[in-house]
Amino acid sequence: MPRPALHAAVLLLAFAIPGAAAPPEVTKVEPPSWWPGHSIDPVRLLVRGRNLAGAEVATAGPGLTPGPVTVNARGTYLFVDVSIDPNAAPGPRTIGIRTASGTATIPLEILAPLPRAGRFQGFSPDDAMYLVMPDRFANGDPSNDDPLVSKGLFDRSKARFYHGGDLRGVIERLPYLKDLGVTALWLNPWYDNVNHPNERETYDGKAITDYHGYGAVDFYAVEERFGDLATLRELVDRAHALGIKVIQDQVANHSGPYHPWVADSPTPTWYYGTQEKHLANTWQTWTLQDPHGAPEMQKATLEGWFIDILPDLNQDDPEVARYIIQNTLWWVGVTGLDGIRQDTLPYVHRRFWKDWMAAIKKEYPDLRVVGELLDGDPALVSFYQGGVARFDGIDSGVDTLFDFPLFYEVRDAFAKGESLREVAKVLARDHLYRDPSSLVTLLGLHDVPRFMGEPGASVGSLRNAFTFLLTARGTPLVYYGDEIALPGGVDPDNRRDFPGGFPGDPRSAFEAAGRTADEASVHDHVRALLKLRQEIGALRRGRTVNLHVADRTWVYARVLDGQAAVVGINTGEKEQALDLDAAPVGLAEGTRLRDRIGSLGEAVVEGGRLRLVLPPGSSGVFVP
Ligand SMILES: [Ca+2]
Ligand SMILES: [Ca+2]
Ligand SMILES: [Ca+2]
Repeated sequence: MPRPALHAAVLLLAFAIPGAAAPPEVTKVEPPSWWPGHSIDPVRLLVRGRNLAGAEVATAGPGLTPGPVTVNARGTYLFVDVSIDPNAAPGPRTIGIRTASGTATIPLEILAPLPRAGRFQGFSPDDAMYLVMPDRFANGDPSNDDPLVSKGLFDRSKARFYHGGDLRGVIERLPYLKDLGVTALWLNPWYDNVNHPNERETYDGKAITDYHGYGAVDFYAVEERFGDLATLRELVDRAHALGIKVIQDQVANHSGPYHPWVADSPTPTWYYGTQEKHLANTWQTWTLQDPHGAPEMQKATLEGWFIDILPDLNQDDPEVARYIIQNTLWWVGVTGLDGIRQDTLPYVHRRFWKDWMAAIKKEYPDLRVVGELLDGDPALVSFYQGGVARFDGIDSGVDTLFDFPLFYEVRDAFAKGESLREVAKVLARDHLYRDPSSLVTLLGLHDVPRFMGEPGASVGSLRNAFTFLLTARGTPLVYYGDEIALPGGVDPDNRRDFPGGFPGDPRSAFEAAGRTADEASVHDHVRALLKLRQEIGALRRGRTVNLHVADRTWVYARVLDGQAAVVGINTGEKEQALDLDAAPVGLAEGTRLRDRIGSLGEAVVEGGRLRLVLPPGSSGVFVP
């Protein structure tokens, strides 16, 4: 960014109209708080206001040492570095600024760092993740359903309006998640989104709302319909008390279309392009791992605006990069959360992820990040897993990714009844990954139709898909409602309200007594699988041994330190009696294994052969 030129512009403006400007005003400070002894010191404040041209620091509260000030050409944004004395006492401070026309103050709170024990924990294959869309899970506070500041966006009869779900609702349902066996909770973004209808993303000619959270207008505030920072902190603390980690959904690629930066940017290069003139994203993610591609080939994918609407942040502007990194660390530090799900990973230059990840690990070494790369090609997905520099010389540092390649084949095999062999073939590509065991595996999430929305899906096929998901390698993710076979097609139908989470719901699927027979059959199956997964380390961390793979039957073992669990799946219409070599699993002669999940009975090792019978449309987990 051409900072000297910016300075010159500010000076020119100040000299051109001496004394004519109104006094400076400060309207927003980002971040609003920071810590002494932090790995980022000084912290760089981005201050929004008016008449800031020519501002310089006049005073600083105890423990604060401000550096020089830069102001944008319009006098609406100011950057100032502030160093915090490692021994500074927590509490509110101010930094006084003055211009030729007056003075203003920048508030900054010095925070006491949260104790590390039980926080910033990361996640691993030992966890079972659960994704909640805050607007659609549970409404624990009807008073925020239609707030004055954003009135008119609440209508449960409209799929693209707010339905009233909130953080209080999530807090109230933590015991339900605990009972199900969830140990990590991912919430779709809680950033403050726009307070009026989104006229830029109309659907069928009608305005919609940003109920999904992906259109931030303030990266430092909690959406008022979901709650506030105090409620978010309470959620994290209460989740931790139940042994549930919290994962934040962050978006570094773009802001919402109504973010104040769009009309008035802190720097001239804050976004790639402007509202009037920018590239539209062309989604050509394959070019990003193409050793033969010229930079021009990748440009629209990295710098184009999503759906030609979402303003694409320019992480090559050092001020933007600094802003995003500090914003990430701020949310972690003020809440004590454990992991981050990073949206739209491939649409940002890999060089930025390297710096972003390094900053995270420097302050929070155990924190983990899962990146979203919504693609079925394991070669592309694996290219983004950190721990190794790729041909571009960049090690992204990103811990892990969603296993979308596996997801697509799981859907085909289990919901549509296609070949199980194709699922096994995806796992056969595991050698492409630095660490395949950490991949986040899934049957669905908010961006794809529900499993039950697939043609041919049934409660039985969903149960069998869960048997696979919760016994296969990876860190499994359950999308809210899938555990009760919630139906739903493409977005937004895949984001239906959880039955019982909202005032006036006729029944509650959060309670056993409120579940239909179909809901109970999937719920109880998932719960039993998650309990078994917790009990048997081999199901979480064991190596995978394929004993038999065919179109409709699959038998694999998970083996760890001499402990083994054998998973049998039959998606076909005929009973299958299988006779398999037991040696690769290390099972001793005479070992009897019992299905701990269903009613498939016993499997026995005789004459070095493992014999088991799989009824049609069944699955089981056989444990000695
Ligand atoms: Ca509410
Ligand atoms: Ca809002
Ligand atoms: Ca981008």
